[in-house]
This record gives sequence, structure tokens and C-alpha cells, in this order.
Amino acid sequence: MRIGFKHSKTDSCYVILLLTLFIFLSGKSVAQNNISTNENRFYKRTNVPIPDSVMLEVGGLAFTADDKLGVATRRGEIWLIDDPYQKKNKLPKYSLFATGLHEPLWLAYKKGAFYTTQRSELTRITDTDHDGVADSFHTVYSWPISGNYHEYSYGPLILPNGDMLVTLNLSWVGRGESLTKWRGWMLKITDDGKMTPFATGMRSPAAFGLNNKGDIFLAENQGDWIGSGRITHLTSGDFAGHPAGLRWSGEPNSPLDLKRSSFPDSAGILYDYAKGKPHFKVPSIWFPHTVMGISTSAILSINTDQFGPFEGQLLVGDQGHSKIMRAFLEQVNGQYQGACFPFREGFSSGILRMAWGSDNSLFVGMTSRGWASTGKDLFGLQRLQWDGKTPMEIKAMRITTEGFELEFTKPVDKKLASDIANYKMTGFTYSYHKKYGSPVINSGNCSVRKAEVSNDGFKVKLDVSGLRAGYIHELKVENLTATDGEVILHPQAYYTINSFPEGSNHAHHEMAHDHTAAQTSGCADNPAKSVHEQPADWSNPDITIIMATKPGLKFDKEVLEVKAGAKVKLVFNNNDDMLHNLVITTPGKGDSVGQLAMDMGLNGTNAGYIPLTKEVLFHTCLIQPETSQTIYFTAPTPGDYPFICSFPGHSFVMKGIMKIR
Ligand SMILES: [Cu+2]
Repeated sequence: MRIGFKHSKTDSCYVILLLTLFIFLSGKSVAQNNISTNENRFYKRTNVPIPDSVMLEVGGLAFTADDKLGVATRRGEIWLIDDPYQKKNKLPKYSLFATGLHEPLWLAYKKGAFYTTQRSELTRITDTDHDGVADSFHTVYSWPISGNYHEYSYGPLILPNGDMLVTLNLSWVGRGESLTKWRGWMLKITDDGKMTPFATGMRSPAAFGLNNKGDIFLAENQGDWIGSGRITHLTSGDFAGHPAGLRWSGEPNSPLDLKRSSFPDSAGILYDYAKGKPHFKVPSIWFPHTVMGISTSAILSINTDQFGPFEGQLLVGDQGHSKIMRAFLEQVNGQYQGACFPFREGFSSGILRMAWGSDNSLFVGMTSRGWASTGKDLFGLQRLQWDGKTPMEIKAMRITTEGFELEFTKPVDKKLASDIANYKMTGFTYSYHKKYGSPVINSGNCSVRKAEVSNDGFKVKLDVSGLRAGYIHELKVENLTATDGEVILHPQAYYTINSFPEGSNHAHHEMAHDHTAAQTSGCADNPAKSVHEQPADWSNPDITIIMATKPGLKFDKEVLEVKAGAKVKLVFNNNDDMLHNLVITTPGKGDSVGQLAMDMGLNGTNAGYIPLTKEVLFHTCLIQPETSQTIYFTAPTPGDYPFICSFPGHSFVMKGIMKIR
């Protein structure tokens, strides 16, 4: 097969030209672009060229023993990439190793064989006659499927002893449901096909990985019962929070006997509800929705000092926001907790998988079809290389009896770092309920009362009041630089407290919290823009528009035609499996309103991601999956009015135009 490359050049002039064009075209994105440009000073990103004929929608990445990069695609292929580093040749060499697999979303390599999960089985794939093409597809273990589209399967993660872990997504029927056996579970499978149910409580467990101690961490995605993305430490018999998989906890080989029927529709906050329930695991680290991604997707441990100053930490990818976060974990009273930080943003498509090259560069495999991502490409393969320079970052954040200790990658300017005015901290958490997602609840400021810099300047001890167990603590540092004047690259961190260290003054630290105060997902403050009852002076609407969602993050209509001055009734049916809204903007302002919503951060969830701007004309609230909302408005003067879903990351694809004539 002849495999040709058209756009193979990753010429830096071309990249700079594109970047300049992008900045020019989207003034609002300049701040974000600066972050990406600054990150690039330390971690250089390059494209691994992909031949024109290959649709490399990456499902899985795995290096072979002879250092070829295996790539499983969502189209059911496995490609082998020879010299992905482009050391020997200007272009890497692609060869097709296997075809016809059923949506493999992972790839692993062990003792000369590839392993992947297809929808309904764990498969071992080998090239027994050594001609470079797979000829043996062996079913290691299989499980039933109902045919529901949401029954993705992931893995295997290969454990140090050679056993393998796979996870099975819940089916989606307006809520996460386990329609067939072991959906919502992590299963342990041996090479000879012996299966042991390992843990449950999963909803959409697209990724899991080992830290440098060999402990297992599971990444979850926001959904019903899951307020936000997170990583959770799992051992055998653990329950990670979504009750649907408990349908099978009565099976003879189930490692736990928690009953699904014991869950109320709304259970306060996860941390409190889990108290005293053995094996009910709370997240080790929450990744606050939209500020630290929207769909955690890949976990990889940094086990080298050749990738910057973060050895021992985890990298966590994000599909929807095309970025990578960094996680620092510590054990307090035997339980994992810690902080997450931004690491690198601006990848070309939605990140699903990451793999280490033999030279300690990071390969990042991407796909966005049907799921959308801030990276505009349909798929991609990129590579990150550390250039040996140390970025000024918060390297670690540890809890202490008084508050926190921050460790920096370089010595801090002592005068700036000892000024308590340069630290802002807020605590908040999420609701644990059968509804989809959660607003930010029980938000409360913490007060930083003292900041003490260590003699070598690498550490700052913060004395903080108002810390709460079961809460995420947002830290923002301002005006802080290294002694050499370098500005901190990512001045924020999110620390999840599950346990206070011995000797902490709990009574002093724990604020009373009021669970009944959980708000529902809000709407913006201006009710005139979101009228939910037919106005009293209308006898009838002039036009009724029924708008719905369709798969692939789309509205079902992209063009609406309405007469100026018409009384419009607009019914928005969210028949998708995630939260959406519908926002009509002033002419030409769809993208900028989308960007404003993206920048709302933690405040966004409670405002339904409706920015307070006159560029927003009319809107629905952010509505739950499988629900509907109707708004009434009078069509403005003639023009082309964009409509978007302003949920961060959706507006790039979920949009259309209302033509008023
Ligand atoms: Cu949306």
C-alpha cells in the first residue's frame, strides 16, 4: 500500500503563522494563547505526521518491544508507526497491522502481543508468522452487550504480575444503567481467561492507570451521580460512586455486597454519605468541571526526571478541552488525596490516550468525532518534549496541621511569597445525586493568615482557616515570581481534602456546612432574557420552533428562519446524554459569547454558563439530559443571529444561525 503525506511539514514558521492568524482572528483568546505559548517554552509540542489516507482516530497507544508505536483506532484498525521520533527518517513509516476490530478504545503490549478491548471482549492479537500483519485474534475473555451505544469498553491495564484490568461503561437510557452483566465494573482478567470482578461504581471509566507505587487510579467523567471529573484510588472490592453496577453485587463472585436499593435520589455530598461505609471510595482528587477539563481521559505516571521536575506525579488528559493536567498525590492517614494543576493546553484534537516514548517524550493520541473538543481537528497524534528548562510552577501542595505547604520548582521571591494578600482560597464541593452533574455548592472563602517562606525559598507554609473535609480547595496565587523574576506559569491549584493530618485542630478547621443549601443548576440573573411562561398579552405565538439535540454535539437544526417582530415560542428538547443550553446572541457574537462562558470558571456552573453580557439576547437554562424547556421572545430586527450551546467546549460545534427577515 502506498501511503502518502501531504501536510507533513511541521515547520515552525507555518506554526507561528497559524498562531498569529488565530490570535488575530480571535482577540478574546489572546490570554489563553499566551499560556499555551509560555508552556511551549518548556514543553515543545510537535505533530507526528499522519498520511493522508489514514484516519487515525486514536483509541489506544502502545509501544512494542522494538520501539514501534502501535495505534488502535476507533475505526477498528491497528497501525504500526516505525520511528515515530523521526530520528532515522523525515517521515515516520506507517503499516497496517490489524483491521476489523469493534471500536478498540485502548491498546496494551505484553510479551510480543497486543491486547485491546473490543466492545464485548478482551482480545490478544499476534503476528505468529512475523510478516508484520496480525494473524491471530484470540478472545481472552468476553462479556455480553445489549447493543446500547454507550457500552464502551476500556483496557487492559497490565498489572506488574501480568494480570489485566478492563472497565465496562454503563449503558445510557436517560441515565447510566447496567443493562448487561458487569457494566459499571472493573474486571481483573488473567492471560488464561479467568475473570474476577474487581470493583464497581463506575459510570464512564475511560481511563485508569498506576502511580509510581503501583496503586490503581480510575478517572471518571461527569454524569449522573458524578458531580465532576475526578480520580479515585481503587483496591479490590471498592465502590467508586455510581450505584448502577450494584445490580450485580449479589452475584456469587462479587467482592462487595453494597445494595443499590439503599441509595436515595439525592444523598447530600459524597464524602458524608460514604462515611462509615466500608469500601465506599471518595475521589482522591476532584478535577473541577470546566476549570480543570470536562472529560478526564488518560492517566500516566511520570516515573522519570527526564520530563521536568514532576517525577512521581500523574498526568491526566482531557478529551473535551484538549489539555493535560498534573496531579500531586499524598497519603494522609492511609488515604490518598492531593492537588491538581494545569499542565499543558491547546492540543489539536480531543486527548484520549498518552504513552511514553523510549526517549521520555510523551505521545498524545487524539480523537473528537461525536464528542467534540476545543482542539479543532477530527483526530491527531502529537508529541511533547521537555527541553531541560525548569518552569516556575507550584510543584506540590501538601496538607499540614496548620493549612498547606506549597513546594515550588524554583526559589520564590521571599517578599512576595510572604505577603498573605497574594493567596486566595475558596472551598466548595458537589452534590451527590442521581441528576446529571452538579452545581458548585457550599462555596466558602478560607482565610490565609500567615505565609512563611523556607530558608532555601522552595517552600511556603500557609496557615489557613476554614478548611473542610470532603471539599475541594481552590488556591489562586497572585504576583508571585521566582527569585530570578520568572512569573509562575500556572498560578492555581485544586486540593481535595479527605483527611486532616494527625494533630490538626479539626474543630478549628471544619466549618459547619449546610447540605440543604444545594442549588440547582442556575440560569443567568436577567429573567427578561429567559421567559418560561407565555407572556400574558400574547393570544398565540406567531411561530413555534421545536429544537432538539442530535448525536455528535449538534442541534438538530442549524438554520432557523423567523420574521422580524414575530412572537416566538422555542421549545428546546435536550435528548442527549449531557447538559446543554441554547443561547441566542447578537449578530456575529456566537463565538465571543462561547469564549466568555468558557472563561466563567467555577462561577459558570451556577449561572448555567450564561455570561452577563448584552451580547446574550435570549436563552434557556442549562438543562438536564432528557428534559425540555420552553422560552418565549419577540424576534428582533432583521439580521443573522447566532445560537449556541454555551456549555464550555460545546459552542465550537453546537451552533447555528437564526435568520430574521
Ligand atoms: Cu452543550
